[in-house]
Amino acid sequence: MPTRLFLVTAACLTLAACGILTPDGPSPEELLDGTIEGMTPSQERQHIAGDEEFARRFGVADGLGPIFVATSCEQCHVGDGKGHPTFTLFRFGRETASGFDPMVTAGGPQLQHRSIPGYPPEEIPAGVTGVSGFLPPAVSGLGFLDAVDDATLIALADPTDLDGDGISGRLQIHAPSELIETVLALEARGSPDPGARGTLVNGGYIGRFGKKALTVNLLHQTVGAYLEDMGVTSDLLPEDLFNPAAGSRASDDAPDPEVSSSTVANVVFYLKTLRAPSRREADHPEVLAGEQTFSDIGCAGCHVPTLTTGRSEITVLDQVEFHPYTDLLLHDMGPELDDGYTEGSAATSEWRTPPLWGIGIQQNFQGGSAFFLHDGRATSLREAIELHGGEAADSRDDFLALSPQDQERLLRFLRSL
Ligand code: HEC
Ligand code: HEC
Ligand SMILES: [Ca+2]
Ligand SMILES: [Ca+2]
Ligand SMILES: [Ca+2]
Repeated sequence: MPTRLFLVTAACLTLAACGILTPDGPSPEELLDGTIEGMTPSQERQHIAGDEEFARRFGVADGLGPIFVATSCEQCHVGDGKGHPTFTLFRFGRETASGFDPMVTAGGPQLQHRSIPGYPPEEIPAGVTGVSGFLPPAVSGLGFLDAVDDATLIALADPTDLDGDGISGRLQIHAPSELIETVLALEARGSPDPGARGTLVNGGYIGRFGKKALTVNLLHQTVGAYLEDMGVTSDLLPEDLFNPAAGSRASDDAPDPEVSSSTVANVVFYLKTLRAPSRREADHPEVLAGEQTFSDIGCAGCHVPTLTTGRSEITVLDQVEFHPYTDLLLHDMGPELDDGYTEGSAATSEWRTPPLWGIGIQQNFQGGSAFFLHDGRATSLREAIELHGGEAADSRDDFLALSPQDQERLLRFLRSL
């Protein structure tokens, strides 16, 4: 008993949000921010530096824009959780005889609908055949997903459904580009197993983050977010966005790059070292029954409960099991979720399985009501399940055929994540 008491006290000293120290605040299980354990003092300092940059609001003098969607990372990823639909961003393009065209010369694929004073914001151009809304996802626990080896994802993929379960996860594969090769090489640098990520598969690289797995790692995601979401240039993406409808390449007056490579590195480190969401009532008999059903009716075929990381220079992320409820693969979700928009090698109906960890508390970050699916179109867990089609149609039908009591147990399990 004394040992256990000691452990509880020690944990509280390192957790600023500890319920025992601040009895009136929300308990850690209700929050997402907070670090993984076991960081060295210098790692803690880098996390804090990244945290400050994540929260930093950009103004015109700092290089915001000239066109942008929001002014800080934190504005969209509130408290590291999912964003409110107010901060949904939009991407568009058009179907052509030779495939999907992201309409780059017309300002695509991402709409920057805000701009600095004296500069015109973008509008969706004529001729678009598909538009998707993207609700900001939570960023907690991403270091674990980042540390999964490519080999694990390659083994999970089953593009031709060889095992005959109706589920055929595919890897998102991106054609090589200078940016992709640079971000992979930079991230391999400090890794104890530099060959574990950045594998060439069918002549391209595996996409991992984003709802259609647009980016290959957290560095790729971060420099892309700075530029596309805030109009902020970096060493790796040093040219400002401009609005083609403005008729010139004129941009803001801030010298490029507008953030340094060390700022970017700190933000990436911050993302890697955010703890995974904690469970609530994980051992309740109703929750355990729901968890069994989740697996029995095939939800776990895509929302894979357990993954294992590869080698990592960060001890807590090194070769550990974790429970994200995703396979990071693309799945055909049927006409129900097809917006006619896509990225990379994905079909318009394909989406990357989102992690379900933290789903039971996401309303805490979305103003009290939860919004599910890529654009937040579902306002309840039940509605989110009902909108599953394509490869998930069997699993959805099995859910709808359950007794009301078994359905409620499964939902209670989801709320415990
Ligand atoms: C305008 C709102 C907005 C801003 C500002 C923004 N993000 Fe995001 N973020 C999103 C959306 C929407 C997505 C999903 C993008 C996609 O699916 O391709 C996303 C995805 C991500 C992901 C991938 C998460 C996952 O599970 O795949 C990371 C990491 C991330 N953002 C980090 C950042 C960082 C770092 C910044 C600041 C440099 C930032 N974001 C700024 C809206 C935003
Ligand atoms: C074939 C793969 C697949 C199967 C099977 C599957 N899902 Fe999903 N699930 C997805 C994908 C992909 C999305 C994201 C779709 C989107 O955003 O439009 C998703 C989204 C969700 C969401 C919303 C997540 C969020 O963050 O908004 C929930 C909840 C969910 N699934 C639960 C379930 C349950 C419960 C089952 C079993 C009845 C199930 N899923 C079966 C692939 C699957
Ligand atoms: Ca700028
Ligand atoms: Ca644009
Ligand atoms: Ca500039």
